Amino acid sequence: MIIKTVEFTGSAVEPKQYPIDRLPEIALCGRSNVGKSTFINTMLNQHKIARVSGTPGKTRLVNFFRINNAFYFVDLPGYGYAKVSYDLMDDFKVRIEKYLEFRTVLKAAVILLDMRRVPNENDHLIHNYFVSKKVPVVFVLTKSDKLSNNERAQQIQVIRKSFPDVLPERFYVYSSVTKENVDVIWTILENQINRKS
Ligand SMILES: Nc1nc2c(ncn2[C@@H]2O[C@H](COP(=O)(O)OP(=O)(O)O)[C@@H](O)[C@H]2O)c(=O)[nH]1
Ligand SMILES: [Mg+2]
Repeated sequence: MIIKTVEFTGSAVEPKQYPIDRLPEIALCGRSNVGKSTFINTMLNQHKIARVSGTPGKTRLVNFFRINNAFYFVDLPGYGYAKVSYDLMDDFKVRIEKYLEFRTVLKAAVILLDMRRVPNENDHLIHNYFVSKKVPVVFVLTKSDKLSNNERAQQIQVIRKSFPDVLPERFYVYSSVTKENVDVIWTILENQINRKS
């Protein structure tokens, strides 16, 4: 993917604040601190368009980034951070659910999982939302640079086992430090963006 332009077009709380140009969208989600903002910056060759936050759980809005005037990256609120109260967690769920309810332009979702951790119930919850809406999901396993080859192989197994119904080729090992699989993930996303229906 050649990135020509990237514009942050705004943050939304309510569906009426979503973009109205009906361009295809790719949603990105994951537990706070998984590396979502860093992933967005890396994929878009930006240093800081998506803020890399030192305070996990602070970004509660749905953020829209228009790329090449052709499609959007939609940064969904992070979830499941221990410092966030349960009320806020519910708030996140409502916001994410609302986004999914109204988005017919959503072509695919990227669920980021920290490769070093076992997926939690929120990861499954959000995966189930996408499955129920028939949105194709790509799993990106972040921070691969922090694992040895052995740990890597082991964690891939742990994560796959946690999602037994997902095909093995839906999981992509990734690192924002080494840029592992950036091109491969772009190819997958481009295919989804260009999908007719
Ligand atoms: N080693 C390593 N650290 C990463 C990677 N991606 C993100 N990080 C670090 O993980 C922390 C959280 O990243 P951030 O993008 O803010 O996570 P977010 O809360 O999901 O948006 C930051 O300190 C990042 O520098 C990666 O691929 N490898
Ligand atoms: Mg972030």
